[in-house]
Amino acid sequence: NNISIIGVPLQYGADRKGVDLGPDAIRGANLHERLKALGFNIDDLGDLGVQRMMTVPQEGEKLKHLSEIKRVNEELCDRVAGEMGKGHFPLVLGGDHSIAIGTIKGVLQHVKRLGVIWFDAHTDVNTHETTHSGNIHGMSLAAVLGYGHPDLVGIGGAENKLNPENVVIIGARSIDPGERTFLKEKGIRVFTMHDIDKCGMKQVMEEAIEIVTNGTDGVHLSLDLDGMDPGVAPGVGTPVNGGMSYRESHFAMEMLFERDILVSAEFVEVNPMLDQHNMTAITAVELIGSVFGERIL
Ligand code: DIR
Ligand code: MN
Ligand code: MN
Ligand code: MN
Repeated sequence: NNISIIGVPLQYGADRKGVDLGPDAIRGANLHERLKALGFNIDDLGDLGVQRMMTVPQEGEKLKHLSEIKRVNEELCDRVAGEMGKGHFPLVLGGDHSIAIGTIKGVLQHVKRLGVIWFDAHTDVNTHETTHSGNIHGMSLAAVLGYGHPDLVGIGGAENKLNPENVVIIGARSIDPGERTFLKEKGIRVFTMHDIDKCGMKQVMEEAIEIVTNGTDGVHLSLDLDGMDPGVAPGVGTPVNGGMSYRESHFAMEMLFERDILVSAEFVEVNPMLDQHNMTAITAVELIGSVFGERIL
């Protein structure tokens, strides 16, 4: 019953400044109190060290800030693996979504056959070949599947990677042309907003859970707050209209708790500088509460 909290104040994978303030914004929304009330022991390891002085991307450098992102993710990978080795549940707070590489690679050191649920408006399966932005937060899922720049794929060992048959994306509504091809080629199941509209979150989650648990030994939740509708989660760098509602998101988290399948989780892209009254971090902590067993009644 131990949760290890790891903050990763990384903003180099995204364009909008301020996502490095995410971990403190989430802690400031009473994360510890909420988890303690559910009976958990909390080990807050604080934040990983991130170079403060922003390196300027070199002219012609396609992936922005690659070396610092690689360094931080390698450290995160080790830290996550270490906490899992103690039998703790790693709860990683972002930071931009490039940190999913370090988190997932760390979990993979202990759970070789890992399923992943990726909540996001985007699908984050660009590579150095398809990216139009050069932002590594749009490449993290491809990297942990074993595709993309060798410096990213190599974090935590290139041989440690996800099986595309055990990965689902939920809430997508902004997919780049190169990503469409990738998703189709690798056979990754994407539940778009259209699917959620059509079938409802209950059916989507039932199908998703079937996919991520089929032949795996655990499931990781990677939750990008921009998967939610900007009306409830406005403090994100790349908001996209028409996202998951407050209740749809909570219902999904409640189903994950009921099924008891998660071994690790991360909440990313909270940017309090783009927010009002820390609303997005508060929403994140409420979702975390549901993931760990809060009940309405
Ligand atoms: C876009 C945006 N697909 C890119 N990705 C974002 O830059 O590759 N992911 N915002 O969360
Ligand atoms: Mn302990
Ligand atoms: Mn993302
Ligand atoms: Mn996103």
